[in-house]
Amino acid sequence: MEQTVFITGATSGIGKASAKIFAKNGFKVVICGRRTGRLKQLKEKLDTGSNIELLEFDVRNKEEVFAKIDSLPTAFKNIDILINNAGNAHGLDTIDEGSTEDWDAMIDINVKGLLYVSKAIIPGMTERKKGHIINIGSVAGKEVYPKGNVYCASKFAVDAISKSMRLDLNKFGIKVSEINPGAVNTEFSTVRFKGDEEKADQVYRGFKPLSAKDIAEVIYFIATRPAHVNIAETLVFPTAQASASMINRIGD
Ligand code: NDP
Ligand code: 8X3
Repeated sequence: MEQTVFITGATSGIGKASAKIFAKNGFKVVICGRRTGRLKQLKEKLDTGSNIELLEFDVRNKEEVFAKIDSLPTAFKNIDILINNAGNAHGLDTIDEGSTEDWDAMIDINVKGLLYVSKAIIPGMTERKKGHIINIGSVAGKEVYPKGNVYCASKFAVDAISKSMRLDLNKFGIKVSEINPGAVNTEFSTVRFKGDEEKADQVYRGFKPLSAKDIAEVIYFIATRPAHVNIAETLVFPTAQASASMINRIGD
């Protein structure tokens, strides 16, 4: 039977690469994000009939999250796999210098947004006693690094939420997995540094970072294990990375 996968943050990076791999393998895919133009382009690219549905919403907007998910056409309503991927870091500042706007954005998007989307989708899964939630955490949710403070806190929260979901949804037979990537070269650092491409490029200087496709392939592998197998947690680094703050860079 054709499965439906719901991906938040599909306009860029890991989410977009995941949409491509699931669509290519015959899944129905709901692609979400705020940038409608990009969603339309991606739908055009991946559509092979009626396999792609786009949903434009901001995960921070609780009412919008519920209304948009409720508005899904019948063919896309039964979500088998939810990939909670939307999220970003905003700023890289010490705790005494960080901006409250950045803190709000990270808590509202990475934590509350993930919860709202999950809250809207979980009832269908509990009713059908079936489903798979894949949360994109981070190495930043496993260890803190200087200036990581609130971003790390938001990803530690994703870690706690993922573990809690696994406990609470266990009786329904719902799988919960958490994937924690290290450095992935996406638009992540451009967003973190508010469009400063030079600063963003510095993050990936002197080593080969992961690509969005590297993580999408892990997500796809996890999503396609047999029914009795749940890969609960993974930490994925580029070879040059050993921890949140140790990366072997040529020239260092
Ligand atoms: P990108 O910046 O490339 O993609 C982020 C995605 O999240 C975009 O599609 C964006 O869509 C969406 N998004 C951001 N804010 C909102 C919002 N308010 N409402 C709805 N969608 C939103 O980054 P990545 O692909 O790298 O990031 C994906 C996930 O991976 C994030 O959770 C990130 O924390 C995590 N991660 C990334 C790592 C990295 O090094 N890149 C490492 C570890 C984890 P739009 O702007 O259209 O709304
Ligand atoms: C993204 C990886 O190290 O920039 O979550 O926090 S890091």
